[in-house]
Amino acid sequence: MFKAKLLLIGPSESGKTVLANFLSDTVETVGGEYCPTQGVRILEFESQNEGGGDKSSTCEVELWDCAGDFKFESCWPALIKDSNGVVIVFNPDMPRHLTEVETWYSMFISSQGLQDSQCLLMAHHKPGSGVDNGRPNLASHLNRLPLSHSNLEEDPEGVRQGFRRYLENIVQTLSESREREEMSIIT
Ligand SMILES: Nc1nc2c(ncn2[C@@H]2O[C@H](COP(=O)(O)OP(=O)(O)O)[C@@H](O)[C@H]2O)c(=O)[nH]1
Ligand SMILES: [Mg+2]
Repeated sequence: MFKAKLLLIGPSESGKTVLANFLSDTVETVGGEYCPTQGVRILEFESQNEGGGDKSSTCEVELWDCAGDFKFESCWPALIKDSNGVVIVFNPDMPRHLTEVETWYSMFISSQGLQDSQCLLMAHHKPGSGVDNGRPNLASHLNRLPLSHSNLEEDPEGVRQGFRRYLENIVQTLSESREREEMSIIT
């Protein structure tokens, strides 16, 4: 069984906490006022990969629902340490978010040399927002990264599937690095 530490980052109010609760099946009183996450909140759950029900296809996920406010910048090194993947959540209708994604990318992804497949851009559509499911107009170097649209009202299963597919990439990377480690012990 693999264990993955995944970070959910991105601009404030983009929907990170809502998505984290949804993906981990955490029930929280909804419909209340917006409550910005302070620092970080860690959710733990197991995810079954699509392939089958055997042990190896289960992954233990530590989902770090991080604060979007830059005032928590001093916590970032602790968040980044030993993380296996990064999901950037943003609202594709907001030009400010599109530019902010670049900052998150350089702070959390290129700085620690994660592979593209360990990252996911999550274009989150809140209720009543646009339904454009095309590729948002992001900086060109971000076009290599996998992108998934999420709309919890219209296609919650699609959101779960998109996340599971991403998790399969993560498990793949973990298994490759475990193999490399084992080889280096033997040789
Ligand atoms: N109903 C609904 N509300 C959402 C959704 N995504 C975000 N929101 C609302 O948008 C606000 C910001 O979401 P939140 O997840 O706290 O943003 P964060 O700052 O990125 O963690 C909250 O008031 C949420 O209730 C969604 O998919 N459905
Ligand atoms: Mg939050």
